[in-house]
Amino acid sequence: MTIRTTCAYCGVGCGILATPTGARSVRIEGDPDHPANRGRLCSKGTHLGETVGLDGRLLHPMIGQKRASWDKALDLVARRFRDTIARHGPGSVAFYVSGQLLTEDYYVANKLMKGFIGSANIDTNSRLCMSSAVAGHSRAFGEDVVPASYDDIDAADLIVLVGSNTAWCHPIVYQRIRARCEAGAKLVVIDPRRTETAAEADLHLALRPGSDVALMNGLLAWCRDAGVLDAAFLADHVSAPEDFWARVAEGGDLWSVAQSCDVTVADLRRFYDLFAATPRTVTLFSQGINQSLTGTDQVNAIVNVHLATGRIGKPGAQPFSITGQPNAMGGREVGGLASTLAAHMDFSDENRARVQRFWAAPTMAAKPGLKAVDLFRELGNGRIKALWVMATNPAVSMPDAGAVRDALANCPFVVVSDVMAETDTGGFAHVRLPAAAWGEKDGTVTNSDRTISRQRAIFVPPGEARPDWWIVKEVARRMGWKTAFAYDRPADIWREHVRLSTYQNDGARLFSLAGRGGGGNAEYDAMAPFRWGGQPFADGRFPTPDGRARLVSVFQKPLPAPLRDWPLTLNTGRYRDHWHSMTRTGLAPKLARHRAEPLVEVHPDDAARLGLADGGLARVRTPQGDSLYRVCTSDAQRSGELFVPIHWTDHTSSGGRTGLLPRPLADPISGQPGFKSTPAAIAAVAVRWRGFLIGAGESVRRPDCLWATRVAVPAGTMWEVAGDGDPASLDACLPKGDRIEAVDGARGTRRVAVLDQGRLAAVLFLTESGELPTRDWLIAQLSAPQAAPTILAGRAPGEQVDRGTIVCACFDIGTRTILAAIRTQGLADVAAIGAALGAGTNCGSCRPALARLLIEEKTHAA
Ligand SMILES: Nc1nc2c(c(=O)[nH]1)N[C@H]1C(S)=C(S)[C@@H](COP(=O)(O)OP(=O)(O)OC[C@H]3O[C@@H](n4cnc5c(=O)[nH]c(N)nc54)[C@H](O)[C@@H]3O)O[C@H]1N2
Ligand SMILES: Nc1nc2c(c(=O)[nH]1)N[C@H]1C(S)=C(S)[C@@H](COP(=O)(O)OP(=O)(O)OC[C@H]3O[C@@H](n4cnc5c(=O)[nH]c(N)nc54)[C@H](O)[C@@H]3O)O[C@H]1N2
Ligand code: SF4
Ligand SMILES: [Mo]
Repeated sequence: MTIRTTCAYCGVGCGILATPTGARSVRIEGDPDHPANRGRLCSKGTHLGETVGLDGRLLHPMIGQKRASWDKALDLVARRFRDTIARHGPGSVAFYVSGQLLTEDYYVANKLMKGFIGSANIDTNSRLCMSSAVAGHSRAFGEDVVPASYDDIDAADLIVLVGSNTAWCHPIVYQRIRARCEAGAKLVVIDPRRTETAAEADLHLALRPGSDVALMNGLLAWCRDAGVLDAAFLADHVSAPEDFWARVAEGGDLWSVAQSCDVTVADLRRFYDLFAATPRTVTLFSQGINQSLTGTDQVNAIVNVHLATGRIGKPGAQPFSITGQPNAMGGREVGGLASTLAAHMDFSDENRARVQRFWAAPTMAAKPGLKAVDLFRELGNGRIKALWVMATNPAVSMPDAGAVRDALANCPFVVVSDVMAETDTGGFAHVRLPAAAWGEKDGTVTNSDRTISRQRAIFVPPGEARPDWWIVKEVARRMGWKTAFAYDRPADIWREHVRLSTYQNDGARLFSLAGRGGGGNAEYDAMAPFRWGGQPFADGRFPTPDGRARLVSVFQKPLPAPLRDWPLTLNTGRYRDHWHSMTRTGLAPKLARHRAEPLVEVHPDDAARLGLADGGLARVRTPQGDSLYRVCTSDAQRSGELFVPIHWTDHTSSGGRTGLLPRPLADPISGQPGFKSTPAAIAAVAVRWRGFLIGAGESVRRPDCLWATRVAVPAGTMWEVAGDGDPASLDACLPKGDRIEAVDGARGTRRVAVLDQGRLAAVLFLTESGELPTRDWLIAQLSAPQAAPTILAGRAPGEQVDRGTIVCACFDIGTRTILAAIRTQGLADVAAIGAALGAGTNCGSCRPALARLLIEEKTHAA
């Protein structure tokens, strides 16, 4: 039987058809009827089936290192929270939750904290993700409403991507953008890095990080001078501070703006002219805008331009904040941030009274609670004495994660609800609660364009895993609130959420699910995707007291000069085939090899100046901490800036833990941390030997050496290693079995294979100055019934083609294979590569990479 559900990953919110093929296996296809993807899936969605096994799952409640019954664990959590509140007040406890919870989970957690515990100390990882957009929308519109939908992309003539690596992070939206560009729309990408998203753009502005306000204010002034402001819309529907227009020109002329942003006057002018000339413009933005110490101002700088040109609430003309996590938007709807109450209501007396009435709540939170960065600081100060973390991994993903780890270690009572047994955060928990995972849970999610979809269970939860809503309501009931949390199923919670959205809502709150909660459980089960809110702002009315939107005066902050000890700017972000702390994508061998190690990308000039070799190791330092990476020189990077990925953890790497590096500083309005620019330094790290370790299943132990990073491979795991200690110490990682060994003293090379009844159990290849074979053939040997006699040569008898870094995850095709085919077969475009090799013909996520290889090869040949 095929089940309609949605993808586990990003905020695009693609619909999936899931057909179980066994107790824990499933065939995944895109749902052709889902409006978000119309049948398409990216590399991550396509390979979801590889992640549904039980490897690493937390299957039972754990108190300390001991298995406990649900009753015992829930009683303990309820008792410790109750006691802490009784002794130190409701402000002494906190929940830290996640945009990866379902709306129903989120609703219950928010209700428990804000209405029953009586504190608003519930914040979410969306604070690190969306909160500047929330604050910017609230300032401009009076309510956190995203007016755009994906259909606007299909109607736009100009698409501007600001601080968004859409090709990697929202691949299906990107495919929609490409399709629109092929029909004639123009694409402008504004990102300090030349990402794969930028590679195919009509114009890429590699601006100085943090100069977006200057760029957008300059654009606003340009539009005014070009006469493209919408005077009627401004007069009827927008209000502005008195001196707003007088101050717009403060950023200066084209030349000064180009100077501030460090782009050429010609490029800047091209962008401004294009924007001024194209009424149907959609501006999409994400973390390059939100994750900044001036994120809220940056959001308003974008929204100002759209309001002033009347490009809002109309087909193809919208500002469009795209969400990251699958249910970041649903979390905003239930009010899961410490700074919002519920159902798009704030903490005004009137709203508090209304929600209190609706919930029949004993003790409503009086004021907003602690935002994530403050919350963990107060945890460190000892003011928060009990913390419950759900569906997020703050020991990895919070800024200054070293301090977060110390705070977790010192907290008297930490509860972690997760689907995995071993996470960096779980290591600090007194109680670990096994949550039902994607594919086992049931409820709703809201994607970037306000489309609400059902996520449905494919499997029964394994072991004793339970859905998050169930866990929270059980604790609430044990804390004494039995009737308020008498939910038997997600549909009960959904109906209450729908009622709250319409409760005493005369239209002043746009968020309303009117008409969606009437049916019974069967109707909930059958719910088809729908978008709430119709077309917000189409009539020019905004949910402010006077019905007008607001222009907000925002000014470019002077960008600090490089510091003597920290001369570089560290930028952090994502890889195409990894998801956050990799607890799910890390299980999928197909996704592992696109980037198998955490790289630090450095401009070649900086590398030369700082003595960094491409492929060598380097230590990135900031005042908060340091981390190791493999160096990748790239002129896609601006000089003076570094880029590192966020995905590696203590469990997957001895280095590359990026969370240790950013400052625990946040935008003063939204509280969102400035993850994209941290003053930093970098230095090469010399190693004596390097190599790799490949083992069947989990047979090899974690290597204890300077550099060790792990990925999943078919039938096993692989560690890349490097170090300067005694290489023989790595032998201890190998499983028992028959060993064969080869040593080449001159090059300091050692190769060991361990066989188990003729099958390959593990290999260890190390060298000081020699070459290492490619890993692919050895990895394939794990699945062979008998290891080949040439195993220590690392290749089959005869020629061996090195595929290079994997580009196409669907068909396992690497850079070198593609470049060779382009050269020898004279392939001229992406379609020709597809016809020759298959690459890019399935999910399409690698099409931007193929386009870039074609460009590189052309430039190279010329
Ligand atoms: N593959 C994959 N996809 C994901 C995720 C994932 O982990 N992996 N996570 C999901 C989540 S939760 C999120 S929030 C989204 C994030 O999606 P994105 O926002 O697209 O991703 P990031 O890589 O964080 O950053 C985006 C870009 O901002 C640029 N940038 C940095 N500083 C500046 C600046 O000052 N100005 C401008 N204009 N740009 C700047 C960076 O160079 C980077 O390319 O992705 C979602 N999708
Ligand atoms: N330096 C830097 N740091 C960043 C960012 C950045 O760009 N740069 N981006 C930030 C952003 S935008 C985000 S969204 C965060 C993401 O950071 P996190 O939220 O910490 O990342 P995940 O790895 O997705 O963590 C989700 C956890 O929930 C578990 N889980 C999955 N499904 C369920 C479930 O149904 N129930 C429960 N209880 N658990 C579940 C997973 O196993 C995993 O441990 O990182 C932030 N941190
Ligand atoms: S774009 Fe990819 S990761 Fe995002 S929801 Fe769609 S299939 Fe999933
Ligand atoms: Mo995010």
